[in-house]
Amino acid sequence: PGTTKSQEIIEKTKKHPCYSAEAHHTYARMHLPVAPQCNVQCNYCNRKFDCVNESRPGVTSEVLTPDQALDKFEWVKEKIDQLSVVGIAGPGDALAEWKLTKQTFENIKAVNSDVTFCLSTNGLLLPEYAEEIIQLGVQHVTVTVNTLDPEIGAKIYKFVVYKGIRYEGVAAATLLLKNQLSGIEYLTKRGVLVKINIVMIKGINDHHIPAVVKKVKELGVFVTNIMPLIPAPGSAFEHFSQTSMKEINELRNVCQLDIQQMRHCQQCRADAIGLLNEDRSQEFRMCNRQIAE
Ligand code: CLF
Ligand code: SF4
Repeated sequence: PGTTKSQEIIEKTKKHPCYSAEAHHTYARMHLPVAPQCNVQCNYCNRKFDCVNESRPGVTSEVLTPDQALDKFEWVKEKIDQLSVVGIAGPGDALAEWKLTKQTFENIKAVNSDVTFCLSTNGLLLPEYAEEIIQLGVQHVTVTVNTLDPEIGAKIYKFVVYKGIRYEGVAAATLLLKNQLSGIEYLTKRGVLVKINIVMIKGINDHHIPAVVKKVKELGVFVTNIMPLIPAPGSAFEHFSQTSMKEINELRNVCQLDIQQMRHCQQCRADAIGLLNEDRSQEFRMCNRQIAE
């Protein structure tokens, strides 16, 4: 049974536009924006916008309930044949209100057994929910890990709210990093394909990124995705310059020696739909569905 399971994951990954560079011209993903809350405050995020974990700091046009999400899935599935992946990537954190994320996947599972589930998280709550994630059948998980060093983390994260307590500075970063790493290891040990997103912030974590990549490789991750900082208006990093693609690619080339690098990320919106290089989110806004019917 172990082999059948890994075979199944390999087959699904071949059709996952983010995990497979070949698949991204052919297969589409949709994000369901069902997770508006977040339990971390990253200095590059302004909270009104999408999560830079996975999504460009541009608005999501709507937040859906799990039932609306099912309705939207059925609509999009009918219109886009190549839809292979349903991901939850905010606009906050996919685990911050786990019951919404879980209910959304369960709703879809009840009507479709082919689609691949994907989620993206800051990792704070992975120790709580990793087992349930696996039980749900989610085999592709992305965690944003920007540093291994709490001192650097203190410059990136303004605060973390964990089990009702607010942490700041080094204490916040220490807690977040510990949960990220233990959660990642839990998932990889059980066969989940973990992708690590890293936001390159010049002068803050750039020199440290190769160490992050080596560490997550040791933990068994599948691929790393080094992404440019897009300073969100209103965020603490709003005056930072956007990291150039030249700098990103130079760093990817260094890290490529350790582990495969994702190079086709589009830093999607939390409601992105379609092939990675197209954005059909506006076409599939739920208000358009009502007009169409
Ligand atoms: Fe979405 Fe992320 Fe899953 Fe892909 S996006 S939850 S792994 S289905 Fe893909 Fe978009 Fe880059 Fe993310 S291109 S931002 S890596
Ligand atoms: Fe924003 Fe995501 Fe950070 Fe939360 S984890 S503050 S949504 S970037």
